[in-house]
Amino acid sequence: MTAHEYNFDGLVGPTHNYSGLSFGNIASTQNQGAVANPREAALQGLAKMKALMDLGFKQGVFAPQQRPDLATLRRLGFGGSDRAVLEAAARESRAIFNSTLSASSMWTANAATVSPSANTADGRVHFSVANLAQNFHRSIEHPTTARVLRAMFPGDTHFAHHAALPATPAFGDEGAANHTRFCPVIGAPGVEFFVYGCVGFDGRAPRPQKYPARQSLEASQAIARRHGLSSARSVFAQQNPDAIDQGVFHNDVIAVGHRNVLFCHEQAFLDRAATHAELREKCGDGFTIVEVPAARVSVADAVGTYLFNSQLLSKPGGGIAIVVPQECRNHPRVSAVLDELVASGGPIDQALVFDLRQSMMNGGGPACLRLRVELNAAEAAATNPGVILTPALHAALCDWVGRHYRDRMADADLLDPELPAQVCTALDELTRILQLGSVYPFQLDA
Ligand code: SUG
Repeated sequence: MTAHEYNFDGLVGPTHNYSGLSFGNIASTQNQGAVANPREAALQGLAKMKALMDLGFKQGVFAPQQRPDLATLRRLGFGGSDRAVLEAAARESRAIFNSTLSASSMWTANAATVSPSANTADGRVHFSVANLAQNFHRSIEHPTTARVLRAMFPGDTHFAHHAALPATPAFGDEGAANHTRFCPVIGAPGVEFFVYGCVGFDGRAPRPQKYPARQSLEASQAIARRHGLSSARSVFAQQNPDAIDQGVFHNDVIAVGHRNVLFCHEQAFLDRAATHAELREKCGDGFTIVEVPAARVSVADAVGTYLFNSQLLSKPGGGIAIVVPQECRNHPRVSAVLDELVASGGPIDQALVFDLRQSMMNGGGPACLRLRVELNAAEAAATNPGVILTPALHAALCDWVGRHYRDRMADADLLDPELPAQVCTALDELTRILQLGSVYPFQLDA
């Protein structure tokens, strides 16, 4: 049965801003207080989606979340009317207030870990929503993410949905940003590669010293258990803690895999040799590791350009394209490595470059913006057709963005009392465009 890899890209939400909320994510910290342009951000994302659709790749759209998250503010003790809640939160803690306005759900690689039916014990596609427990602004995403995923992949014949793991550091889970599936061809059984930053229940095990490790081994193991993955087809490897301390807050900032190719930096893993050996053994013949030495690209340059936060896509006519952000081309050494890569005669033979500056300034590159879901024909037929990109849907979404999005979001603009209602109006219309049904809390009183 023909299967395809679908990329579901996060549609950037109307409150996109730079609040410096993610400690350990260097771009997020450095750009705190910069003026964002939500309209441009959303259109940059839509341009990437359209270009990839036009090239024949399967492309979907993942809806943004309702912000501000008034229910969370009420849970934290802010009371009264909606306006009173927002005013009190902004007065008492701009960190809390801004967190409830983040558009961070755009990075859908962090929405969930997905195992295709070819790998799972019960032959269904399994989704585990990520708890994103390390950062408050991201930890409030999972309830809506779960509803949106169920609206995208409805019913339990083909799809199994798992709730977020307990939200505590020992089970910190950042979804597909630390997970890769290898297989000879899309749709065939393969190996799932889980990369963790720390061992939650072992305080003496290696861990980063400066920045948090967001993904725990225990979280990755729990996901493999509930998805019904066999140990012969799972590999668990620890991320290099020194790399995390240099700003590699997710494995997808330093490695990316697709089919039987792993493209990674030399310093991605704590035990490079053992990790490579286990992958080679379990993935079998044809598995290729394309590794970039630190002497060519430093970890700092990898973090600065997001060379490895790329998408690898099997082209309909053969060969693999690498989707990179413009920042890779702006950096002479990284650009040269990219040119060598596509000219090397290896599996990756074309570079596609996109301007994703608005997302990049918050530490989100092409790979962060997409959640991969492998679907066979029956699963694709069971997927909500409203979220699959078509030329008409692309045009409708660009029009929707043009009518509802601001072109400027400075820190002070987050205080605008009109903003919550504007977001609701926009998202209400979006649920109809994407045929999602009721996935948002809404309920504004003012
Ligand atoms: O979780 N940035 C996100 C970026 C996520 C990138 N995703 C992957 N690598 N898969 C994060 O750190 C910044 C928000 C702010 O500072 O306003 C933010 O949440």
